[in-house]
Amino acid sequence: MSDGGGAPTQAPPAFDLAGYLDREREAADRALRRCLEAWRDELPSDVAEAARYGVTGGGKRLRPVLCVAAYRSAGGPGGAEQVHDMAASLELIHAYSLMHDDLPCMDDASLRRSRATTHRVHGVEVTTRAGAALIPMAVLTALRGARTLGCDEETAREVARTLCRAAGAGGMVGGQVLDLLGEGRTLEGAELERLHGMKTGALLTASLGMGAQAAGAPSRVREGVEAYGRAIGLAFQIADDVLDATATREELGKVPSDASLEKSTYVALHGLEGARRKAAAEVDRAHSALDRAGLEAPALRALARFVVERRR
Ligand code: GRG
Repeated sequence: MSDGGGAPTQAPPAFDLAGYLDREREAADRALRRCLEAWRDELPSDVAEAARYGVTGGGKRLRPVLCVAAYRSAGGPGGAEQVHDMAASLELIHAYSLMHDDLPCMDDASLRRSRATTHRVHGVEVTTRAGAALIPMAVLTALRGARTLGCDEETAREVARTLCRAAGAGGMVGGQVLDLLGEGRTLEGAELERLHGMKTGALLTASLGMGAQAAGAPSRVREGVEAYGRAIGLAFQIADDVLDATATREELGKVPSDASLEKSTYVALHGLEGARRKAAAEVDRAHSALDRAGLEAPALRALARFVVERRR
């Protein structure tokens, strides 16, 4: 490649997303296993087994991967094991939400990540308790993880607070309530955006925010990665709706359920092509947020594309 002025310039090497994801997911899985092992004796054995089943059953590990990518992009110096230990807290919250979401009183799902849902194996009562046990485990994992990373006490508490806010009534739980209330009713664009911004976007955005906070990033960088998080959160949900409408049960590893639960979706609102265009526009917005924050962040840029190109 040449800049037209004489000296040839090198194209930057393409980012190896597949290799990066493999490595980071394995590191995330190792951190989760360390965490479950450390907590095992604190829980009744049936609850510990159900928690292990719900947490370790595969999954993209997107939230911890994003958290670690944000930490690195913001210049965080901590060791890989320590960053992943802190980031595991996000996956614990995510796992609990899936375990409870699949229960008969909510989505009543029998299949998740290509295998039986936790309550189908461990029973409704034990799964309900195991999901609940994961919440304080996650908060303490974030707090202790940030301390181990070398954060001062105020920062460590702020990291844990970010996780709590995203998981609570103003975030994921509140979004789930809006979702349950919206079943069988057509939601318009702004309502749908609020619901998913809380239900899915809040935890994804917190993943980025916690990474930047733990790295001690200046507010411009933290705001930049959080704006990126809001954009990919929306892109993620639109892609989810597209997949629910187009992918098979085998590809998804779960039973597509939007139509049977009469959920409002971006596909219903904009059509398939319109939804795909909207998701691509959110990826552009995510990249612009990184530009404005002065972050090159090749991993975050590739992850934004992955969010809409994934097949499950
Ligand atoms: C008591 C109202 C109330 C709520 C309890 C159940 C619950 C909390 C919240 C549900 C939140 C929920 C299910 C959000 C959906 C998140 C989502 C898009 C899941 C799929 O995420 P992926 O694709 O899954 O990252 P993997 O399997 O890759 O981890």
